[in-house]
Amino acid sequence: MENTAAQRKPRVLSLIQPTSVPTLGNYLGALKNWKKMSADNDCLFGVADLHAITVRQEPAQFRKQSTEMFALLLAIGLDPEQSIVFMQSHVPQHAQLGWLLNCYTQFGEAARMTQFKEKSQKHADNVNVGLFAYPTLMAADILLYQANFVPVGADQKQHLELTRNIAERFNGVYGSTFTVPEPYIGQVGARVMSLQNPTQKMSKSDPNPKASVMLLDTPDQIMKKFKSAVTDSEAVVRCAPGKDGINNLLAIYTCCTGKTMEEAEAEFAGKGYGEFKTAVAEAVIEELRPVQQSFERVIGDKAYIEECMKKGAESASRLAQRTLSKCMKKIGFKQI
Ligand code: ATP
Ligand code: LTN
Repeated sequence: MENTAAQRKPRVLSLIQPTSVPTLGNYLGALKNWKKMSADNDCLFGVADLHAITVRQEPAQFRKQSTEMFALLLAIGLDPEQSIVFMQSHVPQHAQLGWLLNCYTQFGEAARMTQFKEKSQKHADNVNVGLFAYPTLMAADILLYQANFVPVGADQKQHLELTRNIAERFNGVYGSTFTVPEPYIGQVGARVMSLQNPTQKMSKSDPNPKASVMLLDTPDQIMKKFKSAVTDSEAVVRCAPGKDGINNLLAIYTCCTGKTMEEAEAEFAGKGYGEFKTAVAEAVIEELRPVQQSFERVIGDKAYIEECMKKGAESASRLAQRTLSKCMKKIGFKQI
């Protein structure tokens, strides 16, 4: 991990909230890319538990979900010997830098964030200051580690742009302090849509259980969800504007099988939606099977999980402290 500048691989960082079991959208749009990128980059991957409390969490459930999300990161094949895998709240520098960055972010900038507007509507009874400051904590996550690339789904692009603006502004005032990160948005799977309302993204927190395939759903549940997916009345399997439901199923199918859109369309030419939906469900079941098997193994080994958490926290904290100290010194905090 401690390479010299000449050999240093690009640093990649991303986090995921433990708000529930991840969806197929989280997997195809984010997690699957994490695994791919971990081979050739210097990576940090984490569970954004501090972000999760911007929405009210039940304590026992929250603890369980955070642990499960961490275990899932191991289950998708992230190797804690190769990458730093950590829990955000185990590294206090995130909250510390988050506060500092709040003071370098304008109210108007944060107020423009689409996710803030959407979530304040969705949780109108709890529009807390943390929800408003969500993007500055996310900026802290990224800037603490001098990340070059941040793999996320398309929905997080605006937060990345804000992070870049904050970093450039800070560097402009105090001289080079933070690496300005680039978003890395995978081509396929960038935006998996809801199975019930294909104009909206598939989301973990969707209250309609039929809308999202969860990573730990059984084959039976997956099949049922795809069979009840919303389509259209044309009855032709082709990718075209306005066919949101079919476009989404085709995108999922190509992403899981590695086939091109043309190959998929040719495969289902003259076939009905029923047959197509079954094939998509089967492809998803096969895609998720190894992850599910591996999760069962990891979640049964609490000692291993804790050992990995400790190791991740130590390595992440060491890197994070360097940036935090540098940043505080530049602002003019008295050092002791
Ligand atoms: P919530 O419903 O709690 O807001 P979410 O499902 O949007 O959660 P996040 O934890 O916010 O998930 O996101 C984790 C990662 O998954 C991010 O990189 C995000 O861009 C990506 N992601 C989320 N939803 C999708 C989707 N439908 N398609 C592709 N990628 C997605
Ligand atoms: N907001 C992100 C989760 C997240 C994140 C990060 C992603 C928190 N901190 C840092 C990339 C880098 C989301 O996906 N909703």
